[in-house]
Amino acid sequence: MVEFFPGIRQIKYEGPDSRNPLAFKHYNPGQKVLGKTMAEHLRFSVCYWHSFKGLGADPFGPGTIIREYNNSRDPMTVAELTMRAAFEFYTKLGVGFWCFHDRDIAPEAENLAETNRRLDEIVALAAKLQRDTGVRLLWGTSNLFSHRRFMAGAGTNPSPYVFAYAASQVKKAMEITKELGGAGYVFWGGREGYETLLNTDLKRELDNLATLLHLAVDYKKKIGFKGQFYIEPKPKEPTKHQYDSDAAACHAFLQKYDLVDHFKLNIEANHATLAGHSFHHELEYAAANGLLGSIDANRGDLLLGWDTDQFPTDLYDCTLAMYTLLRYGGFKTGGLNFDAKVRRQSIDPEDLFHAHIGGMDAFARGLTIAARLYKDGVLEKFVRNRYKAWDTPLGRKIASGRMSLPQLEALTLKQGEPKIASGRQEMLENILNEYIR
Ligand code: XUL
Ligand code: CO
Repeated sequence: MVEFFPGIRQIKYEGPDSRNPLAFKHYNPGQKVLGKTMAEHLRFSVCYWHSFKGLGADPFGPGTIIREYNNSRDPMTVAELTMRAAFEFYTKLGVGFWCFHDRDIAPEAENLAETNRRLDEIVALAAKLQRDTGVRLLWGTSNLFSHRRFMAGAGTNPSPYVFAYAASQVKKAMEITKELGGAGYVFWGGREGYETLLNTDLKRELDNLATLLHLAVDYKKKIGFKGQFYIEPKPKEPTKHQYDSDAAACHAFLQKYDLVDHFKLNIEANHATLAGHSFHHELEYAAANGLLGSIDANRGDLLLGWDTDQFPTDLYDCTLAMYTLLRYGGFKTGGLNFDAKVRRQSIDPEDLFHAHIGGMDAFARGLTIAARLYKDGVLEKFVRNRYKAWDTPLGRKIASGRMSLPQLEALTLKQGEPKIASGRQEMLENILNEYIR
């Protein structure tokens, strides 16, 4: 059988003292942390689009990366070889999951029927490779943003025929995700937004987007797809304003349209920072509202204002993400999907390994640091103490709205100036630094 990553053997855990760049220093899949293995906590997934279809193109030039599985002129041969290369990579890296868009795995044909036939052919191969390797599908999704028909959106398009096309694509992508045993299905609103309000009926677009999601919920029930639906927030790019701009905007949308029980959020680190939030904020907001489902792990660049989708290496980010996850009970259906791409100059197949190994080690360290923080309870104790007056009979009475404004006024007149306490931010930052080692 052809090897696409020759010379690279199974990536192993060698411990923190290893100097082998093609080994894990911290990710030890079977190691128990707070009662679960690292693999169970982290549920790593490789994304198909950046890792196997992305070849380093940017707005200033085409791809720089040449891959052997791309050599054939026949697009279906390329699709087949790419799928084989992907499973070789997943297996050598030792990840449990993968993710794809419909158009990543099979090229679009002249018409929808032929496109779907191509998908069926490739899905049969993916199903076989999943059985052979034990690698599972974290989530599937449909690409409703690359083709020119979607230039003005999919569910939010001014044309009902484009809406119908998008709906047909969602239908098929859900079917194949089910066939591959996917644990979830993502809706990222690729072009669900606007470039200018001068040509946009904002209310109609939001209503129609909700209709598309309701149709998907109905179809999910009909075909018995048990995976979790997610919405992935992103504030801009490609459009100037995307309707799913951040976790709070998605939450409001889902509540308004009575969809909130059917969806969770897939929080992406670089989307959070584009929205002017920290990754930690978006995770905490989602978790606090019962919406934290899955994570697209990556990072941006402080000096670049776009979605650079770099591999995660920041220990603070990874620690705080894992700290939120641990406090809220960890992943159920979701996982850590590397929605990240190697840089344009990282042209060798082994660069894909370095990138993923680094991301996995960073999150493994984040997990162990967060587990110590969580176990010791230092931050939690501080927070609990900071709000403890709300747990007194008076605090509870006020919080439950059983004291009117005049009663609160009477209380204040009697008590006089309230005592205030330090937030101790610097002390807490120092404590966090003590744990990050
Ligand atoms: C785009 C992005 C997508 C989604 C899936 O920024 O993150 O790849 O994750 O459509
Ligand atoms: Co993403």
